[in-house]
Amino acid sequence: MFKTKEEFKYEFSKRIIEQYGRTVEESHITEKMMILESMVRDYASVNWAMTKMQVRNNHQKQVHYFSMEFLIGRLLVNNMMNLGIYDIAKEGLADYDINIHELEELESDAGLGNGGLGRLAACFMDSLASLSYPAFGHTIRYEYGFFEQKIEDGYQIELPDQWLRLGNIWEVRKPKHACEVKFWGRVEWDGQKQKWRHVNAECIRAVPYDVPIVGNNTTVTNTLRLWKPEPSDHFPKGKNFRLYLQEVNDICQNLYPDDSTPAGKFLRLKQQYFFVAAGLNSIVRAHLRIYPDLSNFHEKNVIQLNDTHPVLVIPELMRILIDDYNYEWDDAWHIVTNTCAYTNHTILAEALEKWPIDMMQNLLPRVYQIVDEIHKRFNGYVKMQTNNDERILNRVMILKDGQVYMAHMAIAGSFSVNGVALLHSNILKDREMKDFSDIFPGKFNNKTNGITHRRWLVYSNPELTELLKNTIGKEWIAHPERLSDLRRYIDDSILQNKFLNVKYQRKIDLANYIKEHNGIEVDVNSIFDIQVKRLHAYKRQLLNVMHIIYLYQRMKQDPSFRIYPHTYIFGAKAAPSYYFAKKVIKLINSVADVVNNDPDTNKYLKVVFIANYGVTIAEHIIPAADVSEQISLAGKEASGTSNMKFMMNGAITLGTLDGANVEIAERVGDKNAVIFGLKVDEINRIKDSHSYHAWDYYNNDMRIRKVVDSLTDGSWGQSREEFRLIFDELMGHNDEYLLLADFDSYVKAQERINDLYQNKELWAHMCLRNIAESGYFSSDRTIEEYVQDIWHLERVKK
Ligand code: NBG
Repeated sequence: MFKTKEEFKYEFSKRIIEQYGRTVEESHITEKMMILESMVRDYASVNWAMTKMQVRNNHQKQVHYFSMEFLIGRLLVNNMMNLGIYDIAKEGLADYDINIHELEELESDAGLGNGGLGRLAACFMDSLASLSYPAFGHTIRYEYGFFEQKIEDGYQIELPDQWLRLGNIWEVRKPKHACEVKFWGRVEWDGQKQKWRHVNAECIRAVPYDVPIVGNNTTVTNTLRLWKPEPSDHFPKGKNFRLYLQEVNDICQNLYPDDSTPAGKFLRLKQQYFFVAAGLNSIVRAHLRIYPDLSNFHEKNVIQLNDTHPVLVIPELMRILIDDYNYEWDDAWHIVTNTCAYTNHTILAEALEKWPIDMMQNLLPRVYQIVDEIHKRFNGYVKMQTNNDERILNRVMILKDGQVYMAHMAIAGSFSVNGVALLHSNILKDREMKDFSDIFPGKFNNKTNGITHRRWLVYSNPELTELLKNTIGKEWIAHPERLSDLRRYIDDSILQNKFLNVKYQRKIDLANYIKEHNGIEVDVNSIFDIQVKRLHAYKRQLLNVMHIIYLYQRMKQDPSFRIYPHTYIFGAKAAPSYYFAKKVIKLINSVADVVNNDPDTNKYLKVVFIANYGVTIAEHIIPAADVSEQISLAGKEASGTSNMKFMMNGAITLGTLDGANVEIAERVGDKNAVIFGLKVDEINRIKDSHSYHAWDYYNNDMRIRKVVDSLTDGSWGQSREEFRLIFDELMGHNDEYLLLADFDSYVKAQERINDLYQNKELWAHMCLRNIAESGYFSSDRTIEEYVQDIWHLERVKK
């Protein structure tokens, strides 16, 4: 492998000639990019092979992270940086007159996920490898990622995300590890063998595509296994082949197929079982290559279930143990419940999956039989634990109202259940899943989320990284908690100025991006106030827009009222069938059109919607933020992780006491975060007593009335009906997420930001304090906690 620039150049030109039959100068830029990627991949493969061998030879326990989503983003820079070969490559390419950044920009984002849950999985994979722990990720090799968002006339348009357009150099197809996954058919009792048989099943072949996960400053390289469906050799007799092929391909077409129809629901269940069954099959086979049987399976493997999507692992592993390896039920259950651990990522009812029983019974007849048996035995256990309390039993059952409650099965079949921030874990334990935590007191625990500081600070904000290195050295890169070394310097005015200058540079970068993509000039000296995340009612982007409307109306009405210049920046994708969310996007864009073009106010107020928010765009946006909007209704956002990325890049949190905001505020102290809004217990009281009336707020607060009226009086250049849906949500459905109740306190919080920002010294002090306290939110810390409390892994031994 190349060690010097010269060796790199030699290898690079040799590969271009071999592959494309041309010189470096003659080759196309995409060819250059792909050759560079292949060199990095091959560079990593030596370590990759070695890691596998070490883990196998040392009989080490591994964690298998099962997730429907891995939002890994681009890998080229990340891998080169983690391998420590970035500078060699950059300089070598420069000798050929190639700007490495131009190659970087050609890589597509692996958008195999839609939001925080998928990005968390990607951060975890990075930390696991970088901390040298043996780990595997399992998911589906989606042909198209989460849709590409365009904005036309203010509306969201969804286009297919063709992330595989140029191929995916990182993956390696491994047909030798392929297996068959069975759907449909029926079960039959085999009297001779005394066991159930799954007959007339339709088989689909699962083929793994492995992607190396390169650790930083270690030789450990783990695997992300993407499962792809292909037609099986055991093609179902009498079936139309074209139809069958279509069914096979459908499984990996899209992340989250539209599940508003029964066909879409079936497809989603099929996806879940597909990767669960394939993943388990490969783990079991790997285990049996080393050990004689599966009785120590749980000592060598731990499976983390990322939300309810992969929970079929529980009955499927039971099935394998009982049907394929002749274990008795109790022995199998012992192995399963000591292998599986479950992470809950939300308490929103619509996201806790339930599958109609008949659907599961038809699609997965044998697995369903096992689910039914788990249900019966779990009922027996619950009755014993609760002295036959029927009310508790009714609340915790796995099968009820004709549905399979996946979260209930997850808790019953796992040895650990964790939430993703302190507040969220407590809500699970004390409220949402209280019955379960009474039945299994030791199972519930908290693991506050984290983000990889490598991608989200070191690589995406080299300017700030340089400043930190010059101030406190570089120990914090390997030990992010050492960012606390910065505490001593936060009042150093030279450092403060340097920090403000770094921020300014990053704001220029983002302003250029906005100019290029939105055609809007923004004032780099204005406050960059940013809310980027999936669009959802509970996240309350609408509250943010309502405040902007209020500011605009007030400035129009009162020429003596002027704010410090603000640029409000949004980025958010709305689920294609989520009409309310799409209307909010339209509203943001309509308000932007009016406000940005009004010469009375546009020196003070600009609104920008950045299309197609995703990992790569986030890497530009987050370092440029002054203010991080984290304004969900308290109790609804399980954790949030952009809040941590913003903090680490020196932005001030403007947030409610929700999710990880609580822990951020606690760490930086009251003075260094701007907190507002109702707290969880206040909200519970309001909700439990049904005492909330949106119309009271409308009638009693002129500001609210004017803002709400503007939705239906044509103020935003549209027909009066355009935003009726939003009006109805607030006033017709009594404002489920209490925007009007939090409005006044939000306005005041914004006023505080407005004042604080004008004191540059104080502001820089606050930002630096945030950076100094952000080490805790590195996913390295989170992973260490999972390792200590749940996974019990050892670092890969040489
Ligand atoms: C999301 C939560 C976020 C949290 C991420 C990662 C789901 C189901 N949940 O608050 O909404 O940060 O998970 O834990 O996507």
